[in-house]
Amino acid sequence: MILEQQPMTYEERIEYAVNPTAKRLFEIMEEKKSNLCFTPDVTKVADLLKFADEIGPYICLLKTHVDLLEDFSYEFTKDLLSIAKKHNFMIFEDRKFADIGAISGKQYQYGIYKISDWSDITNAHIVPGPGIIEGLKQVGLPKGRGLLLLAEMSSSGTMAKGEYTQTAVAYAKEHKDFVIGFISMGKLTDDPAFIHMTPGVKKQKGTDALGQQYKTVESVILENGSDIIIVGRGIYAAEDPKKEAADYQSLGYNAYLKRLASRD
Ligand code: S5P
Repeated sequence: MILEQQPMTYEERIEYAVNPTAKRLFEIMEEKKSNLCFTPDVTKVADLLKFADEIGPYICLLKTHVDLLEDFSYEFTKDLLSIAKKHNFMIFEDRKFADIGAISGKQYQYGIYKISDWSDITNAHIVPGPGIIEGLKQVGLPKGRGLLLLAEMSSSGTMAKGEYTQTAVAYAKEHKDFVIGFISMGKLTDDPAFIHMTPGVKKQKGTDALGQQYKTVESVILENGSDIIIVGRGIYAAEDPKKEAADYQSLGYNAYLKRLASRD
């Protein structure tokens, strides 16, 4: 984990970002005062759209797992995009590509989901080597999309650590036009262009029954220097998801402001 010497605002980082999706994300974070990414991991289109509309005002980014949807149709993506426009948030399909470049590129572009047509951001494992970035880039870059590399994971026993994590950072630096940042547990590089997003976040530390490990908002943003908190069950499984989303938004943003307060 690298803690920045002099924390920068989202606004100041816009000019460092090379990729248009990263620039827009920083703008939205600044405008909406939100570093919250919500991931409603539900299995019905109507539930996902309802959550997107209800929680939209509090978030900068909505993360999807479209392969969970039992009633997916391509029409759904149009409805999601119009809600994203209404509430000014971006979309991140958490596809976790992991094949050779040629196949990952096709999976991104074709099939039922046509992810590159509607998702601003997607992500990839670096297990196959840098060819996966090239393969996805050929499809995504002409459309102005951005890619996150899974440099670390939140689950216990993860193999994504040490040299593996450092390799992800090196690959990202070689592809700054397309790679906008990382899924990581905290800041991995001081380069202000890269956005660090951290899943496994709840109000209380803890675990689930299948290896997920939760950290608190403050520990992720303030102590570990991450930029965006990714929250799923903490919001969608709560009794009052809207209230929880508002809480996570202010917890996340206040932790960011506290980090900025350490500037000289
Ligand atoms: O290391 C990871 C990477 C991701 S993208 N750990 C994760 O949990 N995720 C995703 O974040 C996971 O796929 C899920 O959509 C979300 C965490 O959900 P929660 O309900 O545990 O907050």
